[in-house]
Amino acid sequence: EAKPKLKDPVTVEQGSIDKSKSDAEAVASRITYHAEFTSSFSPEGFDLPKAYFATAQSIRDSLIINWNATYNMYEKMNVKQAYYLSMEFLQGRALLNAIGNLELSGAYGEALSKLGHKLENVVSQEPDAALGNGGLGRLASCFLDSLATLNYPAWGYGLRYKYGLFKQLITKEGQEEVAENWLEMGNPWEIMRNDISYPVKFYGKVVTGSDGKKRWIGGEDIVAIAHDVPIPGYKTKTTINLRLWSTKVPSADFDLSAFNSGEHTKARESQANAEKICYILYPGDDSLEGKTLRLKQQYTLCSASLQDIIKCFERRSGENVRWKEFPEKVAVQMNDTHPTLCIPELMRILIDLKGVSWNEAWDITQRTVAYTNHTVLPEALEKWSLELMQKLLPRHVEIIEMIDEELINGIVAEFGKSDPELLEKKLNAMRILENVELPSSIADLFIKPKETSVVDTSEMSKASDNGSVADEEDELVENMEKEVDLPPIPVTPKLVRMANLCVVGGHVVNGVAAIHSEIVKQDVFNDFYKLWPDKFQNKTNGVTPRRWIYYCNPDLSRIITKWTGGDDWVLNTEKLAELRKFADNEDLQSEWRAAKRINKLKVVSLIKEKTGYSVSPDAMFDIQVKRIHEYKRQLLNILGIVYRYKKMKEMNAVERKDKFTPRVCIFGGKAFATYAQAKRIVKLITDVGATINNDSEIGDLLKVVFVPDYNVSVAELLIPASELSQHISTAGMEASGTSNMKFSMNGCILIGTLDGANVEIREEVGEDNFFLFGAQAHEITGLRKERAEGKFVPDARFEEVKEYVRSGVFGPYDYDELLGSLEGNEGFGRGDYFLVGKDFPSYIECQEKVDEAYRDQKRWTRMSILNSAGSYKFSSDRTIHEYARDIWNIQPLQLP
Ligand code: 4GP
Repeated sequence: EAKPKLKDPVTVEQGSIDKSKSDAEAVASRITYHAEFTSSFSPEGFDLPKAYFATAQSIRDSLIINWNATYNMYEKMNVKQAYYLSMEFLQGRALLNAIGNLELSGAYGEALSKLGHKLENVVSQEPDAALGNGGLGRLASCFLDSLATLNYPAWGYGLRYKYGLFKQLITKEGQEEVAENWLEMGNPWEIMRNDISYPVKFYGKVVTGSDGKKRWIGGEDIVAIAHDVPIPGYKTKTTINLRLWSTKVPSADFDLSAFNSGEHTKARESQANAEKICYILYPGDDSLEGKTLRLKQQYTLCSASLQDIIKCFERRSGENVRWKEFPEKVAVQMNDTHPTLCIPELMRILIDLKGVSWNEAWDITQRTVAYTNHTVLPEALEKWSLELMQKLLPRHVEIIEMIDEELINGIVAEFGKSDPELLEKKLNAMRILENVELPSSIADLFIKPKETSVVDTSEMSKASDNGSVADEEDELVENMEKEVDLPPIPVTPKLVRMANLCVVGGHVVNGVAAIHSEIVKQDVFNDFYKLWPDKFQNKTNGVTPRRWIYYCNPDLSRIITKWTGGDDWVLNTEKLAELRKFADNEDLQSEWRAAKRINKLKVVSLIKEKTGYSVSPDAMFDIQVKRIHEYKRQLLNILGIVYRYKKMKEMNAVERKDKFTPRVCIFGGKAFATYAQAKRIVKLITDVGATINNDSEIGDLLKVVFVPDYNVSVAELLIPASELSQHISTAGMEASGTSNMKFSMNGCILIGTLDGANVEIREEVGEDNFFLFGAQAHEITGLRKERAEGKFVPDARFEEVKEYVRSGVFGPYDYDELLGSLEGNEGFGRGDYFLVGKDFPSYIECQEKVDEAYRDQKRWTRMSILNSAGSYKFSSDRTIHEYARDIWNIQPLQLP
C-alpha cells in the first residue's frame, strides 16, 4: 500500500523559472518575495546583506527542487552510491557557483541590477564556508562539484563546525587566531533536518547477553542532527548532498529539576558538552581533553554517517535486506585517516545490531571501504592512545583487537616462524596495535627484549598537516625530562595505528599523485604493498574547472571560449589543449595579457584593502599561498627575497633596474595555532615586508605582502592574477598539491621542485614552461645523512642571507630559533631537515632565469598560454571518473 503523501513532489519543470515572464523578471520577483517573506532583516530598505540573503534563498528554491528530484531518483533506482567521508570540506562561497551551474548568471545579473545592485557586490557578501584547513578539504569540495556535474550517485558527509578552523589576523606580533563566526548571520545554504538524527554513544561498557551477543551499554549519549547542503552540478539537474552533522544532547537530558532549583548552568552542562564536539575543526590536542574531543569528533562523523547509510540501504532494500549485497550498493571513501573508525563501527553495527557473523561482516566491511592517503609526514599518520580509545569506545577496541589478532595470524601464515627476525620486522611494521603484547605462542619466538620507541621531541614532530600534535609520547617524554633525578622509564605507550587499520580494513589504498603513490608503495606502506600489491592505486588529484577558471576568471574564460570555439572546455578540459596551436598568435597574446592585467588590478585593490600597501600592476605577481609549513618552505622563498633585496641595496639605481624584474611577492596561508616555527616564518615574512615596502630607494622594484586570512575567496582573486607561483617543497614531501593545478590552469608559470603533482604538470605543460630547481626525492635521504655527518658545506650566499637577517635589518625580533633550525644539530639547530640550505643556490639561480624570461613578454605569454593548454589533465572530473571506475564501481545516472 502506498504511503499517504501530503502532495506529489514538485517536479523540476514546475519549479523552473516561470516561462510566462522573462527569466530576469521571474528571478526579480522571486528575490523580492524572499526579501519580504523569508528574510531575517528589517523590512525597510534592500541593502546588500539583505539582497544577498534574498538572492541566496531564491536560488536555493531551485536547488531544493533538483535535490528532491535527484534524491527520489536514487531511491527509486536503488543504484550503487558512493559516500565521501571527510573531516574537512573547504566549500568557500556558494552563490555564484549555484547561479552559474543553473545557467542563470545573466538573469540574476539583470534582475539584481533592476533591484539596484550589482551581482558581484551581492556575491561578495557571502562569508566563506571554511570547514577545512588545506588541500585535503578543498579537494573534497572539488570532488563534490565533479560528482554532481558528472551525475554520479554520491554524497559527502562531514561535520558542521560552528567556528570553522580560525580567522587569521596579522599584527605586529605576527599571526593571531580568533574564532571565525561564519554562521553569525545564518546560513541560507543549509537545510536543518530535524527529522534526521542519530544517537551516538561514548564511554560505557560492553556486556555479553545470555544469547552470547555483545552489547555496548551505559555511558554518554548524544544526538547528531543532519544539515543538508545541496551541491548543484554544472548544466545538469543533478543536485547531490553534503550532509553535515551537528551535535546536541537527547532532549530528555535537560536537567529540569536542577534548572528549577536555580542551578541554571548545571542544567545546561550536558548540552554544552555535546555541542562542543562541533565547535571547531582540529581543536588543540595537547591536553587529554583535547585528544578526547578530537576522537569524539571522528567517531561522531563515522557513527552518524554509517547509521544514515545503513538506514538508507535498508529502506531501499525493502523487505529484502541482504547484508552480503551491501558493498554492491554502498562505497565508503575515507578521506585520510580521520574517518578510520568507520571500519570498527561498520563491523559493530553489522555484528551487534544486525546479527551478521564476524567473517561476513569483515568481508562486507573490506569490500565497502577504501582509503586515500594525503601525506607522508610520519607524524601526520594518526596514532591514538589505546587507553583513551578503550575508555571512549570500548566495543570498538575489542573489534580492533580482533582485527589485529587476525592480522597477526595472517602475517605468521605468510612468513612462517622459521625466520623470527623477519617475522618480528613484519609484525612491527604492519600491526595495528603498537607496543601491545603478542600472543605468547608468537612472542616466545623473539627472545630479545622489546626496544623502546624512539621519540622525537622536536617541534617538527608537532607539525603534522592538521596540527595533530603527536601522541602521548610527547607528554611522557616531557614528564620524564622534568624528573631529571630519576632514571628514564622505558616509553612504550600502547597505540592504535589508524593508517594500518585503514590499509587492512579497506579494499583500496590510493595516493594522490604518481610520485606520491610510488612513495606510498615503496616506503610508507611497503610491507603491505609487498603482501597485497593489487590493493594500491594512484589517483592524481584534480580541481574543478568551474570554480577555478570559469567563475573566478571570467575574462580569461571568454578568451578560451573564443579561441577553442565554444565553452565546452568547461566540461571537457581536453579542449584546452587546442590553445597550443595559437600560443604565438599575437592577437591571442594581447587579449591574454589584457585579461591578466584586469585580474592584477583587482588584486592591487585587495592588497590595499587588506594590508594598506600600494603595489604596481606592472610588476610581476609572484605568489605562494598554502598552509604555512616547514616542508612547504615559505622560508626558502622569503630568504630568496631577502637575498634579492640585499643585492639590490648593494647596487646603484641603474644597475638595479637592469638586473632585476620588478616583483610583488605575495604570501598567504595559515600556520597551525600551536606550530611555533610556522608562526615565526609568518613573522619573518611580515617583518621583511615592512622594511622593504617602506624603502623608497627600492620602490616598485620589490614589494612583499602577506595577505591575511587566506581562504577560498581570496584564492579566487589571487590565482587569476598570478604570473609566477611557488611550489617549492622538499622533494618527496608534498603528496600532490592542488593549487599548482589551479595556477597552471589560469596561465601562471610555476617554479617548483620535482614533487607531488608538479612532476605531472611539468610533463603536460612542457619542460620549457616550468622553472625547475632543487634536489630530487631519491636524493633526500642521502643529503640528510650528509648533513647529519657534518659533510655539507653551505653555499656562501646562504650564509650571507642568514647573517643579513640576524643583523637586524628587518627589526629587533630574535630569529635565532628560526634560522637555527637551518644549522647543524647544535643549539637551536635541527640539521636543516627540509634542506633549505641545500636547495638555496639552485633556487636563486632559477629565480634569475625567471627574471630574464619575464623581460621577454612574448615568450612569457607563450609560456602562460601553454600552461593553461597543458592543464587539461588536472580537472577533478578526470579524477572522479577514475575513482568511480577503479574504486567505487558506480555509474552515472541522470534525471531526464
Ligand atoms: C594535503 C597534501 O599536503 C597536499 O599535497 C594534497 O594535494 C592535498 O592533501 C590533497 O590531496 N594534505 C592535507 C592534510 O591537507 O591535512 O594532510
